[in-house]
Amino acid sequence: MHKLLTLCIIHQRYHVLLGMKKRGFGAGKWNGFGGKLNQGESIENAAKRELWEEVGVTVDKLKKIGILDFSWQGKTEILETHIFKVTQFRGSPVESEEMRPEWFHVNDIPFSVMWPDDILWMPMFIFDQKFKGKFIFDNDNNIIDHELMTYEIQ
Ligand code: 8OG
Repeated sequence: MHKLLTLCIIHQRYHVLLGMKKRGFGAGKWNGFGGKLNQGESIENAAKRELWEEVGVTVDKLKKIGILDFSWQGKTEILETHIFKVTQFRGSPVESEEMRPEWFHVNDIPFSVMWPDDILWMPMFIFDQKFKGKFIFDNDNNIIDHELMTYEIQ
């Protein structure tokens, strides 16, 4: 089973905006903002909607930086996650029921409290190097296999 998801990270020169996920899948981790697509929705519109819903910010400019397939050992589901960089936006980030936002310096990203793959691709994200890959996790969310490569997204 293949599911499409989005992940949006605001990047402003030396800082990125992350949110502490307060509930559900990935709770207790810092992450970008995103989730599943609604029926009939485009990937880009879903990315914008999630940023608005989770942190109250309107996207003016975004670009796709990466596509990652996440899956778990013994499970057939693949989460195809489209990762966007937001460089222009309106509004100030506000805490929602799902996320508590905070700006982090790019040299001070809290990788020990993030998904374990993030430390591998975040440098590419920061330096605008487009990438694709796949990560397979065990039931404790440890990476047991992965592929990651630079890639020109159209
Ligand atoms: O709707 P929900 O909050 O469950 O969507 C999950 C979000 O988590 C979605 O934005 C995609 C994102 N996500 C994963 N796996 C990983 C991962 O390994 N690293 C990061 N940074 N985000 C992930 O589903």
